[in-house]
Amino acid sequence: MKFKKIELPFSVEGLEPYIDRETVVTHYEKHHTGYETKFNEGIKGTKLEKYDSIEDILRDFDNIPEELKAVTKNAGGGLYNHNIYWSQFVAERNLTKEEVGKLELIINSFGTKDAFIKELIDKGMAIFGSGWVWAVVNDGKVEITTTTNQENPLMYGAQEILLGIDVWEHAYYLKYKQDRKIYLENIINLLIVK
Ligand code: MN3
Repeated sequence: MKFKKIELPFSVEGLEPYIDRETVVTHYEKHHTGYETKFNEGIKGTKLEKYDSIEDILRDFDNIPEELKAVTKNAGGGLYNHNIYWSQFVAERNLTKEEVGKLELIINSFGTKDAFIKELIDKGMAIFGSGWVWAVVNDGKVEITTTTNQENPLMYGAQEILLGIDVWEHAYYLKYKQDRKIYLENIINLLIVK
């Protein structure tokens, strides 16, 4: 397989009590693996295998052949989005220098961490059905955007992704049932903006 999911950078209990062990195991072993398998199988023998990274593929989405757009968007996005998701939790470690820089950028753009968190939660709540809420950088400023299903802001020209929160029910249902708001309020504790 050319494009791979990342190794979890923390133990499966590492996100407790905010995200439970069972959710991490199911989400990482079943859902994330599913996107990895589907994407690699779906692009086998095509020119997409020549790209160095999924990030490059997503940034070049407009030029992807029509017949490969669905697998790129759904499975490639799913694989890449979850790589971002697992990478961003400050679990069993401290903030990196790069994350401190991102936090400063967020505060400079939003005024306060609370204003940023409120918009992140409000926009996450406003997604109908499955999707992601993102903090992205455009023209040096932080913006909060959303995508549906497994689409990714790089497909729409975002310069850089700071944070990406999965709001598919599989990300929270085992612990929080249908309560997306409580999940979002809890997951903040694991992010650089805590
Ligand atoms: Mn997911």
